[in-house]
This record gives sequence, structure tokens and C-alpha cells, in this order.
Amino acid sequence: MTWPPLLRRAGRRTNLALFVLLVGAFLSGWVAFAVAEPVPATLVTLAHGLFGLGVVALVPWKSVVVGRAQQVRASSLLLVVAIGACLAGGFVLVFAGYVSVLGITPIQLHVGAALVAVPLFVLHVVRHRHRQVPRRRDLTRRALLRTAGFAAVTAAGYVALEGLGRAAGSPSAQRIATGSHPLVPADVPATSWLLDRVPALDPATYRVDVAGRSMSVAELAALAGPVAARLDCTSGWYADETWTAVRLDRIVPASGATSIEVVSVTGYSRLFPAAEAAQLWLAVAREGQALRAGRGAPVRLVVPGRRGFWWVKWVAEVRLVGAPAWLQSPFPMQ
Ligand SMILES: Nc1nc2c(c(=O)[nH]1)N[C@H]1C(S)=C(S)[C@@H](COP(=O)(O)O)O[C@H]1N2
Ligand SMILES: [Mo]
Repeated sequence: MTWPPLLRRAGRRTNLALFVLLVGAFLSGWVAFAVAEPVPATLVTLAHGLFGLGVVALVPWKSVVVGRAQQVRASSLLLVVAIGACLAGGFVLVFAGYVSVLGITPIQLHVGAALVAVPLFVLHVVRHRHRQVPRRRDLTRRALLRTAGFAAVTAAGYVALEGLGRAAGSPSAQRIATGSHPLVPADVPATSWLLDRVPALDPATYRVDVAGRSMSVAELAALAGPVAARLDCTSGWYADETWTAVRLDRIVPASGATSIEVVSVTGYSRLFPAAEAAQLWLAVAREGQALRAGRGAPVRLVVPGRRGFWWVKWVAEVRLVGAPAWLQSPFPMQ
């Protein structure tokens, strides 16, 4: 089989580029989940999109490499399927928005497929490692220029796709810096990070332990006022809502604590620097109405400026602790 001239170079460097792009996409995806502020979020989601598009751009070259191979293993084909599904989820989220097909959201497909791809990718790389080692001449001027050219074409593709999305009136134009799409408050789904189930709690008798002080919902409500905040979930949506909430620094004694730990009745918990107490709110109502069970009733945390997974629902306890906030898993484990 003869390939067009541009594709004849397909080979070791195609594989190296794919390796770098896939690892970059995986890592930037996790960072994108963590960031909330517009500037870092824009940079990270841009990088994530470019890594993904770069993978798509290399498909013709990788097809040549695969076409030359004497044998293609089932696990390698499965890896292709997983990466394809992951890319599809990403594109659907960007251009169709936060939709749900057969109960599956684009981010669930995107992250699920990526996690399936990881062990297959490791296996694939380990199996082919001998033939793929980087070489000195990958750093020649010529090679670097070619890489820069590839990056420029990918970036141009990115800009073109954004333009097309806008021109076609796709939801892509409404994304904020983190990539999330807007939802009106009435449409906000009750969301769990992973496995948490909604507990049934009675607001009339419920009490929260606030740094050793047991407080009823009525006591908290008496101290609460309105606070507008953006809940930006990592599953692809955000919503601007007004909560009725008490600022934590008003009820938690400013002692020498390093961190504030907010613990749910489910065991889900997050650790915040004590200096952030003025940005942490205990909410008892939303949009002027009592919280619904799924959305954290009777008491949930509201943290303007932090992604949704920090907004602990069904708060049982607020603890002052000595451990620094960075000493926790970057993402919840349940
Ligand atoms: N206890 C508990 N709190 C939680 C979660 C959870 O799984 N368990 N999920 C978090 C995530 S990922 C988000 S986006 C918000 C969702 O809040 P909502 O259900 O009010 O939309 O709650 C956060 N608080
Ligand atoms: Mo979330």
C-alpha cells in the first residue's frame, strides 16, 4: 500500500506524540476538575481541548502505523474504542451541553472511558516500549519545527471549531471558563460526587455540631442571610442561585486552628484553610425555600469560588483541626 507523502513519515514519532498528548489530556483533565477561577480555568480547559484535538489530528498518521503492524491485539483495539468514546463524550459536552442520554451524561462517558483507557494504555505502552524510545534527533530544529507546525494546525482547528459552534448557535458558546454549561436553578440536579446516597433527615430535630457547639436548624436560620453563589459542578453544568446561609467565621471561634473540616452525615468531608472561614457558608434554604433532601437538607455548605465537590451536603459537623488543608485527597473518595 502506498501512502500520500505527508503520511509516509508516520511511525515512531507519531507514537511519541500520541503518548505525550494522551498523558497531557489525562493530567489536564484532572486539573480542570480542580480549578474554579476564570484565568487558570481558561488556560487548563484550553490545554485540555488542544490535547484532545491533537489526538484527533493524529488519527491519519496512527492509522498508517496500525496499517503496517503485523498484528493488532484485542486490548489495543479496545484502547482505540475507549479513547474514541472519551473524545466523543468531550465533544458532546462542548457542543451539545449538559445532556443526558439513557441516563448517561457526557462527562460520565468522558471520564468513564478515560479510566477504562488507562490500564489498556499502560499495557500498550509497556508492550511497545522498545521500539518507541525518544531519540536525540527528536530535538533537532527540523523536528521541533514540525512539532510546532502540528501544534499551530491543531490550534487553528480549535479556533475554527469554536467559531463553527458559535455560528451554528450551539450551546458551546455559553460555556464559562471551566467549560461548564448554564442551568437555571429549577433544573439543577441533585448530584453526588461518586457514591453518596441521599440520607433522610428531620429538620425539626436535626442538630449540627459547630466546633463543639450543638446548633439547631432554627438557630442557624435566625443568623442566616442571603448569599448569591455559583455552583459549578465538574459534571458539566453550573447554576447561579441565592442561598440563605450563615458565614462560618461568625459562628466558629477564631482560634489558632490551621484548618476547618466540614463533615457530612454520610462521612463525605472536605478540609479548608482556617483563613477561608469568611468564604464558607452554612446554608439552610435556597431561592427562598427550604432545602430539598437531595440538595443537602437540612444544612449544607456553600463555598463561592470553589467547585461543587467542596459544597458538602447534609453537614453533621464543623471541626477545627490542626492538619493543613493540603493534606487531603485532592478529590473526594466517595
Ligand atoms: N455529602 C456529600 N456532599 C456533596 C456531594 C456528595 O457526593 N456527598 N457531592 C458534591 C458535588 S460533586 C456537587 S457538584 C454538589 C452538588 O450539589 P447539588 O446536589 O445541590 O446540586 O454537592 C457536593 N456535596
Ligand atoms: Mo459535582
